[in-house]
Amino acid sequence: MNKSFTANLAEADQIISEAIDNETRRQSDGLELIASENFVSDAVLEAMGSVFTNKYAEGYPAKRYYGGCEFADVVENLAIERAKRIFGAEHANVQPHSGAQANMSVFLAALQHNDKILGMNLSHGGHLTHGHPMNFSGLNFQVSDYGVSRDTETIDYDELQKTAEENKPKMIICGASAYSRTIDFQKISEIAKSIGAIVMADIAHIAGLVAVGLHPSPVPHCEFVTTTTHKTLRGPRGGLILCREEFAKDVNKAVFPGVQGGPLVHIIAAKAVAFGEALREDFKAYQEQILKNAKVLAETLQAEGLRIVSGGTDNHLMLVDVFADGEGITGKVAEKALDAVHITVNKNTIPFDKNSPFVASGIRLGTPALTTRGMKETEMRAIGKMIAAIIREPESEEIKTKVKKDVAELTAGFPLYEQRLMKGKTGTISAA
Ligand code: DSN
Repeated sequence: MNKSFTANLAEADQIISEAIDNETRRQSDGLELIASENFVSDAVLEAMGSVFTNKYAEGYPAKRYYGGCEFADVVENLAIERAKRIFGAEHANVQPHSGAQANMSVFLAALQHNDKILGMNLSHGGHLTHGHPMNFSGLNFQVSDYGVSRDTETIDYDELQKTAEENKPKMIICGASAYSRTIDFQKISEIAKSIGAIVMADIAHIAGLVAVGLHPSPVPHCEFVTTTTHKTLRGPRGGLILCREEFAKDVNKAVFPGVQGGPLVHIIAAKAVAFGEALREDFKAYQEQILKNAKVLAETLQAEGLRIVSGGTDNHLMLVDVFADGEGITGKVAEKALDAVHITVNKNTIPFDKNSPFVASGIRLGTPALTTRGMKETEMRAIGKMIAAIIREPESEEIKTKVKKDVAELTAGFPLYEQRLMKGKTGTISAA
């Protein structure tokens, strides 16, 4: 066989190999607080990097359009069975390449072009695919939206009921990407029933918590449940749809051939591995620690004088109002200043934000990734103080130097992907 075909990555493509080594080093040497990110196990990584990437398997197990799918069927059947078991769902489709494609598939299965939908406003914590004007959801459907109340910054279910009655949507979309409180899926489903609508719950952020019963499940209440598999669920980057048996055929048809072609069998294999991990006893303890860590981080930031949107968190994330009505700094400045000391967060609008999404008044913090590294309450207190120090004085070189050193010491105590780092000889952290 041609030597260039059998060479390892470092020999075959030095630039990409170095970029991977550098990214591994960056993930290891920094504090990852982006609420939608996590670190997968080596087993999940191995499945993703497997020869299943070579396989076309359009169709579904035992009903494929290609030969040679017997092992693809093994992994897809197992992924489906495990997903159903985790969430107590009647049907699972594990093929969506992403959360957006899972949502698009549900829309295709349940709606007609130009139907009315009601989704949570993006700037109140919703998601682009829940009806944003520039997204397929906003372009193809008539959208009305709901949000949080000004006083409590929590979902205003009365307003939701009123908007639903006024607009009579065919589908209500719930679930959020920047909302730190428990979502009452039962109540939303009752509102939907009262106007004859169906519900799609997008649990991308909280799927891991739902999996172990630490957040109420939408599965008994909502017609469709979608999620990504890579956030609190800690699997490969991808999507998943759960529904009742009565919608199974329509959902399957919508995913393939409606929205996608060939499934990513290597990713489905990795989903199966991650779902297997989620069914283990220690996954519950992991999710419990995510919650404890988020609470302590929020309390520490509050004690340091920062305002947490809605006054706290019930889940894995929180929104910190760093702008404080002009007294503080923008989310954009905060994100950059924290990045410089290897603390990774994202700027985020807060409800009723006066700044644009590119500037934003807040930052969003989440604890799933640091919890995977084994960090607990003590580390959260230390990290909360570091974040507060940077936000108070983002220009201070003295504070930056001190925090950078503290981050290096802290991360060194919680190794990540050690074996991979040892293999990579060139990794050097690249952020300033
Ligand atoms: N981009 C994801 C997040 O960060 O929440 C949502 O799709």
